[in-house]
Amino acid sequence: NLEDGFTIWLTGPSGAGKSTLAYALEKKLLEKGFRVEILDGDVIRNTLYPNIGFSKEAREMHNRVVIHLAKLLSKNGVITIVSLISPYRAVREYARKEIQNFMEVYIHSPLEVRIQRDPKGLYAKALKGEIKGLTGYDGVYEEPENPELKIESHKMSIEEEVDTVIRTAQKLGYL
Ligand code: GGZ
Repeated sequence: NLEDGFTIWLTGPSGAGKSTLAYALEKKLLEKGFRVEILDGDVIRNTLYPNIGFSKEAREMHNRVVIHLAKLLSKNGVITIVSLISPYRAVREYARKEIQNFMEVYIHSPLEVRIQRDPKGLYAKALKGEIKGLTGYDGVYEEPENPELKIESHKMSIEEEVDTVIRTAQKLGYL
């Protein structure tokens, strides 16, 4: 049903390029006339529970909030772009079960590249031992086993990334 929305679930460690892709995708889909919403983990944290932290329990609870929002938006015709580290496989599998039209996109780039980019200076802090449990450095990230798409963000331009996501959504019958 073309009236249905769907969820593009961008997962990957800090600094892999999820937000950049999310905002570029949003722009492209808005230009095509779709209704689009971004659910950005960082924004939802700061809006709803800025002090929740990064324990396994906190991340699981936070990720379940995002799953619920994505489910509601998707079933009401909105293309929902989730930009969320979502480090735990079981939580992402729960998202897949809850959200009818779902595609998991794994954004990957090597540690050296993430350290180089480091838009928020988090890797610099982790390297100095000022923060612990940074996902992608000394924090857990359970890699997706069967994502609909894996993007190696250091090998592609942002335009190419947007195009492959859109082509994959078309193949799945979501666009
Ligand atoms: C991971 C952290 C941490 C630790 C602060 N681990 O790259 P960012 O900065 O902009 O996005 C991260 C944000 C949390 O993202 P999520 O809500 O997507 O994460 S999760 O699904 O795991 O709950 C990062 C910043 O917070 N940040 N400390 N230790 N990310």
